[in-house]
Amino acid sequence: MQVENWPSAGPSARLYQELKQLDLLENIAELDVFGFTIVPPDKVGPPDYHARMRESLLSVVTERFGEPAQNGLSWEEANQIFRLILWENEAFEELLMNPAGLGLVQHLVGTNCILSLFDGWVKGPGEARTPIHCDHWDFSRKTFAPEPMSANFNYLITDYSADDGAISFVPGSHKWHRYPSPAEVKYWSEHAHPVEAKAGSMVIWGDQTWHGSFPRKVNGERLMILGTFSRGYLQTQEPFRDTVSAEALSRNPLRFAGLMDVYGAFPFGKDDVDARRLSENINSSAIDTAPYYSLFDCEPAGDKVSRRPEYEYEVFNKEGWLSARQARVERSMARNRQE
Ligand SMILES: O=C(O)CCC(=O)C(=O)O
Repeated sequence: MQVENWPSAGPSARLYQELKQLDLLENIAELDVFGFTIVPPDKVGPPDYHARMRESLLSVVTERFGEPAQNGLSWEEANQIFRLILWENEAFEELLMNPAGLGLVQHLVGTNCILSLFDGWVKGPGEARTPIHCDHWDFSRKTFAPEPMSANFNYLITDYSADDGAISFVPGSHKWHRYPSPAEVKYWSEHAHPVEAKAGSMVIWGDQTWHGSFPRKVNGERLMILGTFSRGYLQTQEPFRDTVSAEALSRNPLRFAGLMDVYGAFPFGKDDVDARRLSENINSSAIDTAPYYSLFDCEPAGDKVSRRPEYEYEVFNKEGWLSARQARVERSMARNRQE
């Protein structure tokens, strides 16, 4: 059928058309039917892109932990996440904005999702593995909403197979809308489907899909970069809003500022939302009035974006509040006149 920018479909119609341009419609189908998908390296980037990502992660590992030993046993019995690597190399910002990865993640958690985690992951030979789990961290509810609250990409720096210690999935489990029981964790640790994929692939899934990993049977390291994105009103797991620099905001496209949540409306102080920032129309998570940002937008945002101001939440500025209110009324009247 002819897909148009139907307003009733919101930004999904634009996103769908861009995912089609990237030849990723089958991946949408796999996400919807099986709860996970794998994007092959050539749809993620050219060979030199993958080489840069590999070098960048290896240099983080070396800087934090030292050069891995030649015998491939430095990480024996380890299944180790290393946190908050985003600011350690600009190549990671490029990976974050990767059209295939970001596009499929946005299919799962919305075009105004925010970045929650950006980590490296190393696993060495031995018995260490990730138990079967899902990433839906709201333990106050026994069952889940119909759609995910967060979504992940794993960008593979090394090849994955069961013997390499690959991530594994329970296909279709995202439709069960619940956590695995201890007996299910045990059963699926051996029966889950291992991902077989080349370095440079991206594995994507939503927070309801059960997954884990196999032990690594060969020497050397399994390496991967993890990005987690969540719906905009949730608390992030790492503090990107506080740690992003003005330079990083300005060298990246506008959508990057939305991922950093520097225009996010929460938390409110006595002055309510920052109406001036809201009117700048940057992706602002919880109250999203911004336009759709194309996956292909590479233009640096320059001085159109800025870090989140230091708000004085307990100070009430009556004049500022009244003028923001007046501006909102005028905007809404102008919108009504247009309709
Ligand atoms: O590869 C693994 O060990 C599991 C990955 C995982 O659980 C995750 O990225 O959330």
